[in-house]
Amino acid sequence: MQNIDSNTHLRGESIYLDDINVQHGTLYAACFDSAIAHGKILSLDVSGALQMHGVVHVFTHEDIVGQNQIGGIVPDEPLLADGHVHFCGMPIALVVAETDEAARAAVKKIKVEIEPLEVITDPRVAFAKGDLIVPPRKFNMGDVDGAWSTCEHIFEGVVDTNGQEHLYIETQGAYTVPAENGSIKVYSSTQGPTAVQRAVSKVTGLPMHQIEVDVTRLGGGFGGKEDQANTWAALCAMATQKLKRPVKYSLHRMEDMRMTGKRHPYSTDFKIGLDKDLNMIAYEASFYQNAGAAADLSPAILERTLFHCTNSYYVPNVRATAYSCRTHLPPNTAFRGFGGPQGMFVMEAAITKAAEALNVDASVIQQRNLLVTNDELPYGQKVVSEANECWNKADELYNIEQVKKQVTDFNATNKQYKKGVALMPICFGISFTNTMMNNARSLVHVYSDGSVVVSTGAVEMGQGVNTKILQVAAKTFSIDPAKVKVNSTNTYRIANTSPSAASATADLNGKATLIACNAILERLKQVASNELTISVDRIELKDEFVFVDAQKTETTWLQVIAWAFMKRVSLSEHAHYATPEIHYDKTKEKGHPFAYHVYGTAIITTTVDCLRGTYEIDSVKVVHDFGSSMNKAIDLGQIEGGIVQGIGWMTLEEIIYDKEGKLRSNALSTYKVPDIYSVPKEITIEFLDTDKDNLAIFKSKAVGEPPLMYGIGAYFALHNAIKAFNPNAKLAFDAPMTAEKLLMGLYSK
Ligand code: LUZ
Ligand code: MOS
Repeated sequence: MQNIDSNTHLRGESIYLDDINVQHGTLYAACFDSAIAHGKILSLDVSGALQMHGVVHVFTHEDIVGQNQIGGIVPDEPLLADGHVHFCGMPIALVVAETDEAARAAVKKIKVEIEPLEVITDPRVAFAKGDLIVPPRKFNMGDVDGAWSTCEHIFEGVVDTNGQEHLYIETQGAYTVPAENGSIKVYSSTQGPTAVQRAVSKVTGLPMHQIEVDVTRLGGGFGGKEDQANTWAALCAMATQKLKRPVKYSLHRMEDMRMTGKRHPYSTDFKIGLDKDLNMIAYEASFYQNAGAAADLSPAILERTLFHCTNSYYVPNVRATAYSCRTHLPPNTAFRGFGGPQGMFVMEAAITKAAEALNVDASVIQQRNLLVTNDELPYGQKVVSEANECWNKADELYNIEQVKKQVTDFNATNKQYKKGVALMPICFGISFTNTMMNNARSLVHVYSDGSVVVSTGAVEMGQGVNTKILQVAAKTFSIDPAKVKVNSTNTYRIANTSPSAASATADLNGKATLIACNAILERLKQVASNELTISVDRIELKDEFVFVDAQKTETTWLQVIAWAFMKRVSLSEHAHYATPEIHYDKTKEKGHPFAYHVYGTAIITTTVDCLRGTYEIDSVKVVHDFGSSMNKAIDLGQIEGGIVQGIGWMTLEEIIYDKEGKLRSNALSTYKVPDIYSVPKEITIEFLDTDKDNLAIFKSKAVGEPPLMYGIGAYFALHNAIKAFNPNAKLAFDAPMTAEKLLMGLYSK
């Protein structure tokens, strides 16, 4: 089954926000945003903008009819600045004009006087001042304090990871159109249509039933549009409400980079204890999350850091504490992995530190401590593990010792070039950590000509979820996939949706679709049974024919549909799915939050030019736990993309805010992402096919986020290459490993 969007993508015919034909009378919006990270607004003068040709209105917080508030978890984020600014890029005013160009030209005429206040960009400084977004979270298992005395080896350290720009190819944007009786239709490039609906409702003061949100597809989201698409939709809707005209805002790349939040940087202290056999006995970590100026999704991201702080390993005694620290950066937000990668990186750094001090290969510690089935994670969930299965199959297929030997041999005979290798096992929990969000709905209609349309809460953002949902319907009805269409995601068809996030979209919406299709199928079988006067248990619908006692008959799918229609039997179904078995008690920080975990092992090798500090990733060889993949092409695509995005985070991509809180890496000339020259020369992905029962759709495990974490191995492969060149190198654990940092590391003493 190929991706149903391939042909229209290739021909440039797929409809994104900016491809929607605008209505006559459409206006264009542009933000005037703060150039100061923290300060008090003394005066704001928009008169210069109002005098510009084509300008219709300039909105400030005073124009907002409802609430000036878009905070999702914590109500701490004004849509438009009111009295104070809290980050560079914070919207202060919105110009609305007859053309895009006029709006942006007028923005330049707005004058603001801001009295600067102290700017904090470092989460540890914010922590020292007690400026936390939410109270700290603490995970506890075993007896950490008691365990240290039983450890043979104890190591401590500090670890930093930087943020990451989402760089969805399609920038943020929205288009709002007035409808009858003051209702508003919102086209949005969002992962969360309901989140947009709520934000627009709050800002306009209109009830949710007057807000229709429609999403065809996204040109990438990666978490950046889980919550932060709300801003542009709310701004446009505010303007449509007042002006009663359609309003469009499609951000330019530099506006998007400067005004939106990114992956959270973290700074972390760790302490790890091992026994003489290199079993991990105790682990302690304090995570300082750089939340930015408002909560956004930071509290949820903070908890996923804790859920993944021991990665793929069993540690009996764990104490992990996480602090969400308020700084004056744009509010940081969801990004593929959602805090998990930040937690896992620290564990890998701790293992690396221990391995170097003990003069063993890190892979020895990694392998010895891999999770086995029924091991308990710090939050109380016992796992069904595939960690050893993936590791062992990787060893069988790729011969880990031989890969290491090739690297050692190469290094023994080369001076300028050094290779490094690292292993990266992963374990990622599938489900929203917030249990209540794990639900979805599907609306399935079978038309009288036998064709089918499916609507769900899933948002297609390039990950292929619509193809998978189409497969669910086609397979359940046993009809030609060409007979099925997946509709746009629309809040009038499907209500109260969770965002397409947490790698769970195909599972949740696929299962709801399965339930809906099965309900219709049961009715169709009953209809066939009545018409053919054959008991229903002897009837099957297969390949668009009725089968009786497993024998094909002349009666077609279309005939059964026609009978059902004539007999006034419903050919539609709306179904609800809520993940079973999951629960979590935040007061105890224990429970069973995940439907299942996804595992895998990657071997990453790299070559460093020790004269120049440049490097290449030679290969990434993976064994990944797919369960039983329902679409191998799509799943492989997700894994390749995830690996490259993870390597980008760990190596090239460097977000730089200066001390004033201004983004310096604010364009693609200063922010490097992986390109065709920097992707690994070889990516090999092998399937760990298992047929075990799990809560995935058709046992096909989620693939969205887990593979990003393989990229962490690239950092440690580079680290090891530096050590091969200079065994006494003084290396901090400070990602990303840019060429500059690597060069300094090579010659450090
Ligand atoms: N979004 C969210 C997520 O709201 N909750 C989650 O647990 C999550 N996990 C991964 C990615 N997005
Ligand atoms: Mo995401 S980080 O699954 O929106």
